[in-house]
Amino acid sequence: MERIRDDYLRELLRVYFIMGSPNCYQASEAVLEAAIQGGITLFQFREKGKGCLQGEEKLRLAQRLQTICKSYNIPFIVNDDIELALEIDADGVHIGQEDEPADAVRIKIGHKILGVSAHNLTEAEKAIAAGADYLGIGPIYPTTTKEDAKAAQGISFLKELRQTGIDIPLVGIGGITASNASPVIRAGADGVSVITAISHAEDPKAAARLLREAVLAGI
Ligand code: FQP
Ligand code: MG
Repeated sequence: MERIRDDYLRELLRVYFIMGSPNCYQASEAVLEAAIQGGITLFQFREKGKGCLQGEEKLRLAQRLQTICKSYNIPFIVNDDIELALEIDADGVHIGQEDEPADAVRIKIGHKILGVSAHNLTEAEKAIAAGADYLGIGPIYPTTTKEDAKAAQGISFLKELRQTGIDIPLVGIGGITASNASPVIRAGADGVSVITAISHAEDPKAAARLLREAVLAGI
């Protein structure tokens, strides 16, 4: 299979939902299905943090969520765990600066989607050279989901990347909601990525729909 095309990937990044069981008040399957019905465009399985599943249980949850994604044609990305992604034949992986190096991951996963987190120009250029398909840029706004998150950077780094002429697909992450999503798009992101804006919403389907409307209004 050919490497994923940028214009298709930009569409997938519009409303990128990330979640694992520690992020959900209800069953993860129900939250994912509601989010899909509300209009998310891509899903990342991030089974991480307090109380997260491991081993066989993590694998089984991944498979159940992947089955739901497949039934709606939503590509399934795995956070951090390259072996899991290969085992279940996921559509891609997302790695950060503290994970396995991007060039090694690219070799392991072949043409699957490779997302890499970048916090500055050096990291961004290195990730692109290593074969990243898209970059995760953040935290844009303050977040409490990730205990080791860096300070919020606002939209300045997104703007800097675009002004530098970098045209790789970009997704903003960190503290994004329907109310503050449009500046992220206007700064040059192709989409926004959220965990709690959907997973902690009383109505995840309505939350996903509002987020989608806010993003599409900014494009
Ligand atoms: N951007 C994205 C995405 N997904 C992520 N998981 C991250 C950034 C954060 O390794 P990382 O990646 O810094 O932390 P963690 O593994 O704890 O998530 F672009 F996909 F939105
Ligand atoms: Mg990571």
